[in-house]
Amino acid sequence: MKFDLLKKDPQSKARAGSITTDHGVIETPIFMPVGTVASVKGVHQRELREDINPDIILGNTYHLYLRPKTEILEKAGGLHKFMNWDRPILTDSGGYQVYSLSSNRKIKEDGVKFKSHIDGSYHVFTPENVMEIQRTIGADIIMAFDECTPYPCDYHYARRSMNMTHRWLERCITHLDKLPMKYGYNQHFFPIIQGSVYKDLREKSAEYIANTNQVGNAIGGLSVGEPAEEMYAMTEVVTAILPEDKPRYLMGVGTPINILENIALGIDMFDCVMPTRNARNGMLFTANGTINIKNKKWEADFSPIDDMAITWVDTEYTKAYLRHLFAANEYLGKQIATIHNLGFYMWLVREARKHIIAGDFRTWKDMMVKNMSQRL
Ligand code: PRF
Repeated sequence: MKFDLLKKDPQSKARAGSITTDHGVIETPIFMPVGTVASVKGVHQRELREDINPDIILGNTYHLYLRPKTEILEKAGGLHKFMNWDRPILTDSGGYQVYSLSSNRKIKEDGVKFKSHIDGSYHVFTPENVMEIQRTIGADIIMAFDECTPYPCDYHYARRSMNMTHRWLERCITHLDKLPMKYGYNQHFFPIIQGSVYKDLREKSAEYIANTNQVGNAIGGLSVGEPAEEMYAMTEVVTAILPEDKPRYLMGVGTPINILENIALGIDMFDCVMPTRNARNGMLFTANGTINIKNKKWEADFSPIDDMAITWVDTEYTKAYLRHLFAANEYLGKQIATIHNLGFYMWLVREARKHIIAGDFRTWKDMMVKNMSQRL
């Protein structure tokens, strides 16, 4: 993997770069649509490729391990082949889903025992088996097994958890070293910073993670319910410590505004279920703010979904029609809204990149944040 830093914004810490993987180039800053169970919910691979056009998508170890199961992905020749997606993929380690989705989980030094949210069966994730599972799933970028602490989290728990995440990281690295390449292309490993909302813990964790000298670095444990200002403060603390010449990934973030603010603080990669999940609930993101398409206000509004026409759905359909589809609970409504939102998120990060390269990111970002704060 190669990371080229092309431009740094003079008025913020924003950067434009590119990551080269065996499945293609990822231009940063980037947003990665979430394809939890080997599908970006409601979107055909063809639409994803041609209409939304992301450089990389995300899959989840926790879900894929439980269903279709690692063994089926191995027989398919890896996730790319299984789902027919030939661009880069990143898999999260389960270090978040195991806490947010499973029940009866018991966290011990060795690993986490948990109960499947699908059929109630018991399983164990350890740093070692999570590396093996991710090797077999076959993503281009694979993540360390960590503990994502909840918010709020008391200082002593956060410190103990962070230290365990660091010990787990050593085990991930040692074990991954022993696992041979599986499908003829390279897989790259990112460690994850934790430390909740405590500055000294975040500093310690960032230093620890940076010292492991991996090809990229991630920040976890944020966007878990803390106020946005606390999230930005933590991002700022860690980006000051992380090396400049490696990509930085802020996990599970966030709203369009959160993304622009974190780009300004030096983040290169993002993922979030928000554009897809909120689309299914009738919430549309636009450059002028958010729209709740279920609102009666749109009942007889025959204007296009979005004049900006980022994706074809924006002008193919009217607001009144999309509102009707939601009122009638038609699948098509959720599909249209999903394409719109993902198209908007991709547009947002690509515009950010253009403005970083042009040198006026800060002014553009401030204007966008103001406009996007509105509710239409
Ligand atoms: N750890 C992992 N995945 C994650 C997170 C984390 O802390 C978050 C936190 N926002 C999202 N996804 N492994």
